[in-house]
Amino acid sequence: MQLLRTRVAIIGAGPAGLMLAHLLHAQGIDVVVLERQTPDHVQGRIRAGVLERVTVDIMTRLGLDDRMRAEGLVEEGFCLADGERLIRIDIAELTGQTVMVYGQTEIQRDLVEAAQVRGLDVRWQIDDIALHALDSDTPWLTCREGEIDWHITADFIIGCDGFHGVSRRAVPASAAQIHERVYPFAWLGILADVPPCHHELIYANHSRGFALASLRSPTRSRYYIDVPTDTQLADWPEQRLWDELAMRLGPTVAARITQGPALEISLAPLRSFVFEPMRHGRLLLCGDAAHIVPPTGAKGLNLAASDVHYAAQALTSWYAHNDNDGIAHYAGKALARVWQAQRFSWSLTRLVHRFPEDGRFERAMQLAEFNHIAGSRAAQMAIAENYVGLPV
Ligand code: FAS
Ligand code: PHB
Repeated sequence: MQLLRTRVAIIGAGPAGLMLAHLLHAQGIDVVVLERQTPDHVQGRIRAGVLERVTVDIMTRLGLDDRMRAEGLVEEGFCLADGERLIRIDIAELTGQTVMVYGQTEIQRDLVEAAQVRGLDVRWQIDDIALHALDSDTPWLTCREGEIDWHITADFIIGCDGFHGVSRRAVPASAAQIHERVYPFAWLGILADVPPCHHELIYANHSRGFALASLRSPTRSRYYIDVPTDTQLADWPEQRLWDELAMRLGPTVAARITQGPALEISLAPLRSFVFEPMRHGRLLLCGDAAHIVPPTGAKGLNLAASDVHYAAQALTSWYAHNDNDGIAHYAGKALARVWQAQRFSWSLTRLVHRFPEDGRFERAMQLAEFNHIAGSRAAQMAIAENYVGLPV
């Protein structure tokens, strides 16, 4: 058994784990990051595409924003489509803010490359992590790195290990509260090196179902449709998916769709999930380890960033000033923003999807809401301020 003593042990080297590790390392705080997969595996997952200001600000504070600003797309608005009608939400005019389109894959690459250059202690292909003594001042974890068994003692353990990780499960069931809604559909996504059909995102509610036209660059597009949860990828040959997208986005937008071979096709089930508390003793939870939102509001990655912002603030203050206040209030601060993002993501999901259990009344409510949004600056403002991200 090899022993290691560190200040902060982070489980998971996804965006939450690496953003936090960089922020703490920059403050001279000793960190080790323990990741189950290989760097290529983590980077190869095609996920988020829209960055709120909180995420852009963290990358900027870390000096890791050069490629994002060179290759990312600044978006000043997005559209809601109800059948043929396009309702543009002018987020720049309404909020004075924009969002950045820059794939999570790229964020991950920038974080991993900088971790190597800056000498962060990130360990890959780590197995069998188990957490211990979370209620003590010296929590520890055990894990295996190849043939080596490790015993790692820290002041804090941060669970950044995503929805399927181990850290949330280390909180005693008696102390835990789960809030969950599983949606009756999944998103089928395609990534292709074809020019986008529109320079801004379009979220479409069509009688055949939901579609999202998104993008990664002037030459790379990302599209989604909603499908039943029991869908298999084999049910959707690429041409069937392109044809369905054209139908759901309507003839005017469809005329601008360029089809092409998929770089990646994936299925993502939709759920709303919140785990409380986000802190138990010396364990803090960040990102998908604590919460999941339906991707409709483009909040998942950005919520991970705001959790990391609060956790880094709290830990920095603890080490710099022996101040426990930030740690004590971490969960409350993070959850306040999580619940606002949950509400927005749930609300937008309700607006742009056709739920199997919905009847004529529910459809009439969707139509009434589209009409209200189309004619009300106040309604558009409410959507815009949530889409760009509420203040941290
Ligand atoms: P992550 O899941 O990204 O990272 C957790 C890391 O912990 C992983 O690398 C994992 O390998 C590691 N890990 C897990 N268990 C471990 C263990 N026992 N030991 C060590 N390491 C362990 N968000 C959006 O905003 N827009 C989207 O379109 C979108 N699409 C998504 C599609 C899919 C299929 C999924 C699953 C999520 C999607 N998300 C989207 C949300 C996603 O972007 C997350 O919010 C984001 O990855 C959160 O980052 P982390 O909290 O770091 O979790
Ligand atoms: C994406 O481009 O992957 C994306 C954009 C906005 C969303 C979800 C996904 O709401």
